[in-house]
Amino acid sequence: MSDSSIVTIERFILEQERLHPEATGDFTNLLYDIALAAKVISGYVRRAGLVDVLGAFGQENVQGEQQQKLDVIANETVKQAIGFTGRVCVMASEEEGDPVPVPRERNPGKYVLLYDPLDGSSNIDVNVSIGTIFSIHKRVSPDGGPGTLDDCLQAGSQQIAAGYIIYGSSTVLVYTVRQGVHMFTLDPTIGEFRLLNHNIQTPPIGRFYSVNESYYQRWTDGYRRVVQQFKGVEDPAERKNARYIGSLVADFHRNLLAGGIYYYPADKKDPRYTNGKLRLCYEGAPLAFITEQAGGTSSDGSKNLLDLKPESLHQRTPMFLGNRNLVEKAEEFIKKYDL
Ligand code: FBP
Repeated sequence: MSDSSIVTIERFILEQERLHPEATGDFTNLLYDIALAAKVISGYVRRAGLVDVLGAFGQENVQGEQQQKLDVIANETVKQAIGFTGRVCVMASEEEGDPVPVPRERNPGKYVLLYDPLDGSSNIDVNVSIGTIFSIHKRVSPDGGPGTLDDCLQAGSQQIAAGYIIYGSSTVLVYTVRQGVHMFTLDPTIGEFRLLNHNIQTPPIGRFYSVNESYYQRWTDGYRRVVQQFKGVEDPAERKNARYIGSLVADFHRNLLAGGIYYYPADKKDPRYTNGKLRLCYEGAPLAFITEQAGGTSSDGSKNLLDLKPESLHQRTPMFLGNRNLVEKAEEFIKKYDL
């Protein structure tokens, strides 16, 4: 790449496509569509408070959470930008109970898109970074017809691409198509995502640990020992710095670039979260895919998140994401004290 300053995401994706002579352009265009949806959502987020996009929408989603107006706007934006292009056969969203079908007259395509339209929605009204997370698979159902639930319930290891957009001090898009992790910033002066960094590797030494410690009393012994490990209780040399924004994409992004571990344990007291709070299909699996490509790893406490085959669309899972040595250390404690 000669002059990274003018490398737009379009040019970068096209150059990656050239590495695949068999490519039809559908996948390339699907990534463009996602970048377009990100620009539209970023426009709303940037004007939050100036236009009527703050606050609750007034209905609950399938997770039992109060939907925020921006949740609904972001969800509709992705559906509009991607649902009618003939590149996907089915979509699945955190905000929709069932898979979102692509009508037959729209020539359902060969890809499957799973997404969390607006992650960290509890932070919208307080101007804390929020994000969109996406995961792309190839369909497993017969070509030509509408996609199915089975298309959406594939193991994370089957992903062909994953990424996220973070709406923070700037709008940043990070993605991988199994060829390294690449980062782009939206340049508001030209409305283009411009390459900032490619083939990102997470630093070998993790600096941060990110977990909501207010749930400590609701954790099993193994999880408690994990946080004591990162506080350096046993060995001060192992101490890490605590950082928790409460917005998965923001916490994940920091730890990806600076090194660290993000985790969200199972909760032995709250029946909703006995298997964790965060969702496997459109939160855990895509971020695990990026982490793996950046030299880190993921776990549900004993297995790599990428090896988990989902049984349901909104299935939750305990989640560890970050530096390999930190995630493996956490698994050791879970194995020793909980399993
Ligand atoms: P959604 O907003 O997509 O439901 O995401 C869940 C989330 O907000 C994550 O972004 C965040 O890491 C976590 O929940 C915060 O949960 P808690 O407040 O329990 O720490």
